[in-house]
Amino acid sequence: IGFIMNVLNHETFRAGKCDTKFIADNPDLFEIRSDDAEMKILNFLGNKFVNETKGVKPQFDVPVFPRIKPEVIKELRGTRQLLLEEGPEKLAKWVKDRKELLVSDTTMRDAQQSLMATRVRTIDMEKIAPATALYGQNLFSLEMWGGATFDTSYRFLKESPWERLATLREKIPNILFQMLFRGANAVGYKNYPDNVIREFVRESAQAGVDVFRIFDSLNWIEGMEVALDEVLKQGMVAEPCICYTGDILDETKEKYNLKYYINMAKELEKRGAHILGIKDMTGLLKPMAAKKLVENLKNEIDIPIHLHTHDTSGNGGATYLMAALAGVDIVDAAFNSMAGLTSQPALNTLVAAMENTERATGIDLDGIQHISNYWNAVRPVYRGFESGLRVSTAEIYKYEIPGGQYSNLKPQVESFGLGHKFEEVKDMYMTVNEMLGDIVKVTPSSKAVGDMAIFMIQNDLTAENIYEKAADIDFPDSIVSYFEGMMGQPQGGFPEELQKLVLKGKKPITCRPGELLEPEDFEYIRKGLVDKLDLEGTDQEVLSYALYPKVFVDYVQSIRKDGDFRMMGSDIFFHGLAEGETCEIKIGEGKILVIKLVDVKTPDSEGLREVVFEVNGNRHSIMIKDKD
Ligand code: 3PY
Ligand code: ZN
Repeated sequence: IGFIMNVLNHETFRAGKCDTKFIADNPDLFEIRSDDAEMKILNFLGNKFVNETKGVKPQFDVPVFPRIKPEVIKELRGTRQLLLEEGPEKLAKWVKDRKELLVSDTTMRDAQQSLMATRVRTIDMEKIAPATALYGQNLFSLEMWGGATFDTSYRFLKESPWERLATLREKIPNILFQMLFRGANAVGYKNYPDNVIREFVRESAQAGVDVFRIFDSLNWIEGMEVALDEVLKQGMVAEPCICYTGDILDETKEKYNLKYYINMAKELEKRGAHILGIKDMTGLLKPMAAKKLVENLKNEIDIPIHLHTHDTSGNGGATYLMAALAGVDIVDAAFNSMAGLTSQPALNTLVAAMENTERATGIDLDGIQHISNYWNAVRPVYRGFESGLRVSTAEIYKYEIPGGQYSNLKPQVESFGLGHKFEEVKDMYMTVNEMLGDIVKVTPSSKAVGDMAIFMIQNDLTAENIYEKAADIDFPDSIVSYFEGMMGQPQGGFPEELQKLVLKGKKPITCRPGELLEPEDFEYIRKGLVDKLDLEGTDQEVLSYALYPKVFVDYVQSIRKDGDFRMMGSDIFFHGLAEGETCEIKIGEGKILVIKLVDVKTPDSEGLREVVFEVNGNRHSIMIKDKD
């Protein structure tokens, strides 16, 4: 029966493509003993049941996705062809000459980062990739890489971000791929040596990233300098940003006023930007402020403007409408089922709003409905990672907490046992911002503010008593790093008294941290990866190690020891199998396992539980230690 099941489950057989050589060509059909990969999957499933879910699994709909033929995809021509054929300057000119409102979709990066703690797996993206290529063919770009997606892929999903990029690139050859690049922090939370930044840009460009949205968490242009220069060298699209904070409509506020943003935009244009990004990471740009900002920028700079916001306040759609009327060139949105609240404004809705106007987007509304429907069915699997935020809030204008951080702050505060003091932490976030001199708050500066706010509440510190009470306390690493100048220089400088208190005699730097950091020795890393981890030592592996040494090594070891579950469906990966449930898991080219969880026995005297499976028709039991 094992042999027959192997035949029935073989991809070639299932596709109806076997010929007389089918059996001779596939000796693995006779392998009816479970191999290593199979054992690892059974262990994973057994463990999930016994030690995590206890067999409780919600019912999930199977997400439906349109099947698009590869021949159709191959014929598609979009913004990516324009870039490859004409180069970034001509692409920017083309953007500027459009009367349509251009749209970028952020579903696979910022939307899922801001709604579901960046947990969306490659398998869920690749299924909808062909339909995205077809129905999204008039999109300007897909933001699908960078930000937090790089480390969370390795850290939590145990999959390679590079492999994600390659997989999607192959399936979506026609739309520009865009990444979020945290200036001197690349896709991390600290400054890296300049050669790491340059190599990472080069490798990302080669691997398929076209548009680099670069920002600095304090709007310090020097912090973006190296990344920007390297993107220009690589001939890719440079989209450095102004991070929007404060409120330009409030005439009493002098620090982040219209002039401040215009000066910064002009400087970025001078330094070679192809497109100006307005990164409203918190959703503070009110509709009338968007009109004012875009109108004025349009008069002052010649490059196109790409606006990014979050819909936490519920005003995102209105902000885009005003920006569109003021002549913004591109806006960021997410397919409806992945939009709203801490995510971007809704894309399908925006397309509908602009129809039959001068700025109609040209995007196929019926087509993209399929994509939204797909994500709607995928989303419940990730429900456990959502924040529970149900309604939009005007409080965001007061607290200035960025989208991703806002949805994450509550669990973070709870993890310190301060859940009952959440409101106080939010107020303290505001206080800390003032104490730091009213700074731009976005990764990693926003993390420093959040860490400090929690720290103050934990230690009963206030803006007043901190100067006498905190002399002997160790401040959070992020706040020390901020005051050391390792995140760059804030507008208006550091508040000196607090800086002295935190640094305890250490001298802060005023230059670019990258100037002081020793260049990374890539060949040394490569040798270590080859000798100690038995890896090939590819540039991608070397860079991953340079950025996240521990996370990368843990990933490699986990794949080897526990197994590679990249191809496992996400409902199984996160929720396992319920008793009696059957699933199919691809474990290699042409090999699919059909696994049924038959029974889970009660623990024996040593706490071991027998978990009984049927694998391709063969009964198979394993023993799993019940850790309860
Ligand atoms: C990131 O840096 O990941 C962000 O999304 C900042 O807005
Ligand atoms: Zn964002």
